Amino acid sequence: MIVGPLRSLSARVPGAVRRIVLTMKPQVVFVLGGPGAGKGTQCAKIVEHYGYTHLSAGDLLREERGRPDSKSGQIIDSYIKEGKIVPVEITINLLRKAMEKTMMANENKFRFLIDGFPRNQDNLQGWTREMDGKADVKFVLFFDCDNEVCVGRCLERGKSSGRSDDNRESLVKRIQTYLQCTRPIIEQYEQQGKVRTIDASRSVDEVFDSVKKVLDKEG
Ligand code: UP5
Ligand code: MG
Repeated sequence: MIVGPLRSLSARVPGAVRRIVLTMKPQVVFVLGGPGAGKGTQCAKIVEHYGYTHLSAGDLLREERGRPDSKSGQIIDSYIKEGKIVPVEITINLLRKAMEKTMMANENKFRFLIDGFPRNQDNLQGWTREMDGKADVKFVLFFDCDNEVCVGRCLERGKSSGRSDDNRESLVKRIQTYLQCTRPIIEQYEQQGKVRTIDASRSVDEVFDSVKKVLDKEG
């Protein structure tokens, strides 16, 4: 019998590849923090220095929204503009596929930074339902940043990003969602001793110095 973290792959891949993929259990670091806290920026730097693959849930959703034949495109679009959190079935499916694809391409790529997820109870329950026992959550990297600083960064980026949610109206809603829905998730992990908090209001390099200290310790 075939057992392993990504068993759903078993029907679709040839034996040799299957054995490799199914023996590796994804090692996950959740990366959380407010809109504009610097999650994406820091993940890009981590990837340069450590053996992680960066998966931004927001980027995956935006990519899916842009696919002409996507069944979820419209729903994703409306949720993102409103700063609301997309139903977990959509997000988890994208995350799982991205992990599978990465591990299929390279057996050594089983360490993932999952950026911007889980953001609410629905996300967390979906993750537990689908991934419990199939992936290990090592810890949560929490970029703690003042809301005003976050908004300022996103508005500045909004001058050129083309992101439909980098405007003041969406940002008010994104911050609200973050405070009401995501902070409680971070607190839940905090109670399990799994949160590594970084002061993210400093410069990119200063923040990364702190990130390195955490990763060098945690491996
Ligand atoms: N910048 C970064 N670090 C800086 C620093 N230290 N000093 C000065 N400037 C700094 O950075 C933002 C901007 O700030 C950039 O211009 C950067 O140069 C500068 P970035 O690294 O992009 O920050 P990040 O935290 O990644 O900000 P982002 O806007 O991506 O965060 P959000 O969490 O809001 O966005 P995300 O893409 O994750 O989600 C968008 C939406 O998708 C959500 O609102 C939601 O509607 C939906 N979503 C879900 O529904 N479910 C999910 O699981 C994920 C997303
Ligand atoms: Mg981001």
